[in-house]
Amino acid sequence: MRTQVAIIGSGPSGLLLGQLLTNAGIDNIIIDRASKDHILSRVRAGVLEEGMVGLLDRTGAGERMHREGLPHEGVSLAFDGRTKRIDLFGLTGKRVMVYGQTEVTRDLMDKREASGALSIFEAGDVVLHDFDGDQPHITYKKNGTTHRIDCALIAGCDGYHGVSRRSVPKAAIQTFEKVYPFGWLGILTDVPPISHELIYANHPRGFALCSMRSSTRSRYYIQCSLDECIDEWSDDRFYDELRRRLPAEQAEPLVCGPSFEKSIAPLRSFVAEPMRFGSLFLVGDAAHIVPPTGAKGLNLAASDVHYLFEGLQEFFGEKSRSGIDAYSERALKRVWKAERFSWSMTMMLHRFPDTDAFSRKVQEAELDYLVQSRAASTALAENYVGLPY
Ligand code: FAS
Ligand code: PHB
Repeated sequence: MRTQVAIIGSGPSGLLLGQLLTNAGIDNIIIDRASKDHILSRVRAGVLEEGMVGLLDRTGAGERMHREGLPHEGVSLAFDGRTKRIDLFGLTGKRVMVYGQTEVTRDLMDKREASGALSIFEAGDVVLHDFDGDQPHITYKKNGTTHRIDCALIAGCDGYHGVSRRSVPKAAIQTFEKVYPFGWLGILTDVPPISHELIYANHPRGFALCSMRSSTRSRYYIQCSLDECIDEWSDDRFYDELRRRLPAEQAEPLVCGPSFEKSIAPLRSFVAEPMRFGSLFLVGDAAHIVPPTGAKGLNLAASDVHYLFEGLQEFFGEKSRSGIDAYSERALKRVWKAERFSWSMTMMLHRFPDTDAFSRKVQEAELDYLVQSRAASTALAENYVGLPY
């Protein structure tokens, strides 16, 4: 097989890029080691920046998002027994869209199928070849046969645990990492959410987040230690802990429905530099990870795709390399700003096991200052709704 762009990974990064390329007449093949059903079973992000919404519209897959998604104009912080709303729209003129990543993935997969572009699922042992040479290609195994895809360029959209970043010689890549000493225990339940907007809570017992997927589906998280066993967390125990971490007035309307998804996600900050190696371009989680506190992970994948797609259009259209040569530097400028924001939100809202009394007082002062200062609230709001591409 031969294509112009081989895309490894059929998550949001790969699907967004693949659809933009297909719409632009640039041939591409997506290859994923997982099955389509497994990819669609994943529960991850829930908040889309306007940039992501715009990209979904550009792919032609945004119709259901506008029909079923929830535009949000504010978000609340709960701490010290009180709750303070940050007026995102009033402070920035922008909104965020609450629409699950699972639905984004489903919409993009449906669009790709309708476009007739090729996706290969359950591809084993994907190997990248000669991406620093003049015959880049990919091999993979399926049904006992080894297949080869020759291409001009490779987009590594295969996430943190993927093969793309691992294929780069260690001497050619620099990584930056911070692992947090706790995780998020999250549940999904089909009951109305506690509030019409998201609530981020800082409590002496730990962080909590009240989110949603629709007006009838709630998404809740509580900070937990990394050695927690998910089987020891009944729904009742989860709701009791969530209720204890919220101000009484917020906890009062909590409807405790049966969970149909329950998982613990570890938190880390991670960046690989650069994001381009010859014909290989790292995109999304393959290049960077943020703690979900700032709702940036999926949205950073979108801005990577935006920058790379612009470069690929120039490369295949005007035969210019300037866009792809600039990709890594352009993407990393926005990546590091989102890394900073996600780190700062995580430091401000979580309880760290080794926090000393001074650090706790500083955290309280930061929250106090944030909700009293228009400048500080505006700074949080413009990062939360998404910095410009
Ligand atoms: P993805 O990881 O989504 O997709 C990578 C794809 O590559 C997968 O389909 C995988 O099967 C495939 N792949 C991997 N290795 C391969 C190989 N060797 N060969 C072929 N294919 C391979 N972000 C938020 O904004 N808010 C959240 O609340 C949030 N929660 C998260 C919870 C969890 C448990 C995780 C892991 C992430 C969460 N994120 C969250 C971040 C998440 O949304 C990512 O930013 C988003 O999935 C990035 O999309 P991709 O870059 O496409 O990577
Ligand atoms: C979610 O709904 O899954 C969600 C929302 C906001 C975050 C993290 C996760 O910051």
